[in-house]
Amino acid sequence: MDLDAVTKHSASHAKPDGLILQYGTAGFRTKADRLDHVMFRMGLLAVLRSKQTKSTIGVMVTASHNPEDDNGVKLVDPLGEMLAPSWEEHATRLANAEEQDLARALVAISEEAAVNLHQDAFVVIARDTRPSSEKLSESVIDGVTVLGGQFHDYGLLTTPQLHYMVCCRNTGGRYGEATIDGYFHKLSTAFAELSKQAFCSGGDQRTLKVDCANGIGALKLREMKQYLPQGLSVQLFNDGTSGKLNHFCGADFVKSHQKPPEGLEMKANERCCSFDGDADRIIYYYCDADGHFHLIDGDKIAMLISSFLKELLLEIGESLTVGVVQTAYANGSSTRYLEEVMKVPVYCTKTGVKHLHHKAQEFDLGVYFEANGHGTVLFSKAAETKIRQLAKELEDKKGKAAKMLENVIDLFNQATGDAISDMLVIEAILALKGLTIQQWDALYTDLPNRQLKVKVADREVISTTDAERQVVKPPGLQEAINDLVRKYKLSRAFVRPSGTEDVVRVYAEADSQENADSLAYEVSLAVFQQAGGVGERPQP
Ligand code: G16
Repeated sequence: MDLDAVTKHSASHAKPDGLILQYGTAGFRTKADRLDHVMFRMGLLAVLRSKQTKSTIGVMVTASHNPEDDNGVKLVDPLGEMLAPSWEEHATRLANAEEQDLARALVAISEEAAVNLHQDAFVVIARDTRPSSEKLSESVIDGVTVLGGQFHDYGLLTTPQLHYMVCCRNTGGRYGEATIDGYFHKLSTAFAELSKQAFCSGGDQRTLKVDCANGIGALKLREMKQYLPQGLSVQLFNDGTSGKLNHFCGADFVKSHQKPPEGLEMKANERCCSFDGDADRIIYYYCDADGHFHLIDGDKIAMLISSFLKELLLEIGESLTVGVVQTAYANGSSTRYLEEVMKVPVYCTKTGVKHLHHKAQEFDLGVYFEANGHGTVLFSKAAETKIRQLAKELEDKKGKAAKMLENVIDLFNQATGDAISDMLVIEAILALKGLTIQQWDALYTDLPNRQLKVKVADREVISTTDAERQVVKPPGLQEAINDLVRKYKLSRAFVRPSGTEDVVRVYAEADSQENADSLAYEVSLAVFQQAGGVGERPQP
């Protein structure tokens, strides 16, 4: 390691004095103008991780759902999954080292992680469409090259596409070809095969309106349109030609405000969906004939997908285990429906795809979705082998079901949640089952709920346990929440510090929207008073 060169180059990516950042729910996120040093250092770290794992590592420059002037970075591990927790600690340490300590921190990390410095390193980089992303990705490249790493810059990609590239490269192409054409080809082939029965049966062309959050999803979905079969027509809105990224649009806006995005005209009962800023989340919705807005979030997506998987397994006669993983944000009705009606085991983890992904790996078929629309399905190696074998061997109805399941394996991006891939899975299921969006929505009724954000001086004063459903600190806050929850029927509430924004998140559900709103407000006030609220007090 040429530490002198590192120190010299680092001077042009100097860390602002005293700035401390944490590797949060999905990497580092803050205002873009505070991130240059972090990008350079994550280039350095990616090289070390690549040497240590003898694999290609990914670096994605994005702040996903955050406002346009934020940015962020996350590292992608060898199989396309999120960075291992022990390396998140290394990342935080490296990002926060003062200039004069940087070389020492690099050496310490290399020693602790037993990195063979003579090993070659290869890093793949991509970025979203934020104005700040191009420059920041150049800083990543600077970090990679100063440590002698090789790299490939994919330029503009969705986050899940970069995860896919990493997985392809580290599996010798078995997962797919590590090019954008390879990605489009893999997904569109699986989609066409899976849905051919529905689309060939003479049905009308199906139209889906997609709000692309004015982000990278618009570019990539437009490129993909030519690969899609005739039966599905996607119409793009908020494609970035005029509006601002995530501004009054995108999956996060639609989910948290429970209203349609601006820039997308909805006729009654039309099927619509929203991607988030880097296209790793998807949310569906429609307006009924009376003008009421209906949101179909990650919980209902998980339900649709797991019931389809169970039906196929039943048809084949295979008793592979199906489990569903959710977070505390999952609507109480969804958990009840999955457990009591569908008889599927349901588990709750902390927020963050890395936690859900890890738990989902325990099943033959692990379905994981956050309510915000971030999720996918994981197939264990044994389950995948079995299904592919059955698809070859079985005939008639069983053989057909096994082949469909094989197509489902290929259509999901098993590296991480992927709005484009999830959209195609959902469109195929709806078409095959002949389900309208209203019928899908009607399978169970969500409990009214509300999500709010509270500004506090230091969000780390709140710590939680029990998959973030109980507050441990500050003392007294959980008791206050319990007292408030007791005032309402069918109620539940929790608070947790966000790992991507400088806020505390509040979630409440109850028997009516009025009560959910009122409970969320009262809990917000308790947070504001007991956890050092700043700025404007929460308003009813
Ligand atoms: C990221 C994570 C998600 C998480 C979301 C919000 O999403 O990947 O797992 O649900 O942040 O996290 P928090 O509540 O901690 O701010 P994205 O789409 O922004 O990358």
